[in-house]
Amino acid sequence: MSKKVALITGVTGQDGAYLSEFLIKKGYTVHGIKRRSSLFNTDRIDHLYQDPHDDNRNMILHYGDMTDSMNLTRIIGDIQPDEIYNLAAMSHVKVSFDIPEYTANADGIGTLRVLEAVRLLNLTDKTRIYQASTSELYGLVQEIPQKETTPFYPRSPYAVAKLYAYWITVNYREAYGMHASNGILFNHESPLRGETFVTRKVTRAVSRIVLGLQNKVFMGNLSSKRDWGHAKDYIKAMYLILQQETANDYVISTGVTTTIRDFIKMSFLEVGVDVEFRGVDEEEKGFVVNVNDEIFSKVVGEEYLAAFKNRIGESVVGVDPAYYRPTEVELLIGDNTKARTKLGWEPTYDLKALCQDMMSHDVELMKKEEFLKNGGYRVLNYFE
Ligand code: NAP
Ligand code: G4F
Repeated sequence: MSKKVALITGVTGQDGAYLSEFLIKKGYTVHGIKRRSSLFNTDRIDHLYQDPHDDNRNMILHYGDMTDSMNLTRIIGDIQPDEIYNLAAMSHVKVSFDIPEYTANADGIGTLRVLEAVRLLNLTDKTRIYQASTSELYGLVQEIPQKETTPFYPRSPYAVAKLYAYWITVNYREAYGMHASNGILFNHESPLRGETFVTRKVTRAVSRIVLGLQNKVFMGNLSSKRDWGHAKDYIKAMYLILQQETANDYVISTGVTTTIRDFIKMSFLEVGVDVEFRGVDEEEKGFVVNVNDEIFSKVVGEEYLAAFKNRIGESVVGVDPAYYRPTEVELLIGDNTKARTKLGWEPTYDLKALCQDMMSHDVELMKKEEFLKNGGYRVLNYFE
């Protein structure tokens, strides 16, 4: 039997990296589209890289961009993929308010370009398409919890662009009989998560604070709630969606929601530090109230304990309204019944296990020499 061929747009991103590894292990040949960049942008997939001179490569990268239809059509025509995972997107909600037109082009029309390429190349019967839809579609939520039938109410240029992508995927399925499905994925995180999304910003900052490399961290809205799962679980759902006989749309979530504030407390607790929040709105601050010597020494290192204990009573978290969004999504919580019953999918990580995975990774990362010397740490200059 010949190997299945998958094409992943957004292969250099968090999900693209986990999905590539997963599909290669399943015996696929994986083609990925990466953008040209003046610096290397393949950190997350470098371990999967194979020399182009190797005859039996199972991971092949192509330069491309979601805003270039000819490029996408050529790549899809050359590869003739069995499955396309359309993961590429300008995926940061706050940034989409700064670059709304680009976001619409890449995230909205980009999806149309992929669908139309498959149609024009007469691959409709061969190629199955997964569209990376999002819980941001629910925005100002019309129902709690959110499920496949909950009406959408997008609250950002990102979510509006993804709304177009969602419906054009449904339309191509209905109009041309294409096997095109939406995964409506709720927030999913991991040690590979981009540094400016809230969980990773927190786990990096907490790691640096306990190591004495950073004084405090400034956040935006601490009260919004997210349904967070682990990206490793969520890419399996993408795969399962494309293995179904008929195309369909699925909510992928854990069904548990947590405030940003509680995620911060949870991250500090992973290293034995008890943080208490006092004050309201812009005046809210997180103070160190206790340190568990045993946990701190085990996870961070005994040599950092005395210095950090001097910080008991000090604030380590503040609020800067520059991180607020013009319109916020206050609450997301998904009902994953359809995915459980029809796909047989269920999450294996709860939030504690996810937080533990990210914290242990980031403490070790920040301890590396280049981070200790500060040279390897990129300060987050922008209000993302
Ligand atoms: P991510 O880490 O931000 O990765 C996005 C990927 O898209 C990167 O490989 C990026 O390339 C690429 N990309 C961006 N603009 C592009 C363009 N114009 N042309 C080609 N490639 C482009 O995102 P993720 O967390 O893996 O998410 C994957 C997909 O799922 C995205 O579509 C996102 O919107 C959606 N989603 C994510 C979540 C979540 O919680 N993670 C939830 C629901 C839906 P560079 O590496 O060069 O930047
Ligand atoms: O981590 P976030 O930036 O993720 P957001 O906006 O929920 O979007 C992510 O999940 C979506 C799925 O629902 C994806 F479609 C999308 O591509 C992306 O992956 O922010 C989460 C929450 C927001 O309410 C935000 O206002 O955290 C709040 N927040 C508070 N302080 C912050 C900060 N977010 C960021 N990025 N930075 C902060 O300092």
